[in-house]
Amino acid sequence: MTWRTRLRAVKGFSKFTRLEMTKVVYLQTMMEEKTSTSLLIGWLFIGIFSGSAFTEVLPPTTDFDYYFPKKSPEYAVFLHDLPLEQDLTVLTACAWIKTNYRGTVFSYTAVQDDDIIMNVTPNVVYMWILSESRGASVKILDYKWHHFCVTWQSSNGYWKIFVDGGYANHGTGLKTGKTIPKTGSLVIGQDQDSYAGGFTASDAFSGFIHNLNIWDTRLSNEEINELSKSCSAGEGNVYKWSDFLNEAYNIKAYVAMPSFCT
Ligand SMILES: [Ca+2]
Repeated sequence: MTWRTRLRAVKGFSKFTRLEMTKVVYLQTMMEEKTSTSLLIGWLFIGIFSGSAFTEVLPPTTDFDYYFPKKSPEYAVFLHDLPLEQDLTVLTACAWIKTNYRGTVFSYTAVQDDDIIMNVTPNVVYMWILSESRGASVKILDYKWHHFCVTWQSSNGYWKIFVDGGYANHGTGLKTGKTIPKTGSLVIGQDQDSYAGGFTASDAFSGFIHNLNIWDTRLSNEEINELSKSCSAGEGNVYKWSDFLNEAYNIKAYVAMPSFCT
């Protein structure tokens, strides 16, 4: 299947008007991408969109990945706020990632610049809550799909990091009694050092991100273990994966559709 055929195969894409197409800054195949996965050719398309042009015509789907071709401040996916009635006091965030490099899966910035972050380094994966981090010593930068989850609750500062369905580290006393403001900026693939900006290549993500979900509850070990068994499992009640395509106001990343996650 050629990329054009695949593009048309996505229901609704044929509705792209000439006007909408003019908003598309960039649309091409991954022909130049040097990768061992030959399927990339004719499979991916690059979407660097103004946001609405893309999402107005695309039906809700979770069968996609964001792909960040290199560590660079230029790639990111932007959303506003956490769509909640109240500020966040309990959190679970999970994502599938595939990367060779240290980088930021997502960052959420409200009053401070590191209010929620999930990031990975060669020997440790990290969660950040209100500028304070906790890590787990796990090596997952092997360019294979890994399931990475974090949980936190304000009442006792209990936190837990899960990798591939098992818990990798946990503790208490992380920002006990604090809340994370619901108004802020969520960015996939970059660490924000200012609202929706302050990106650096060193903190940027490179590789694939799939099925990022955010809950305002703490999922159990068993629930997280179940999520780790399937790339498509789970649906966040704060943000679900399809929201990161349909609610994003700016998408500067490749969109791989269908997802490569297996
Ligand atoms: Ca930061």
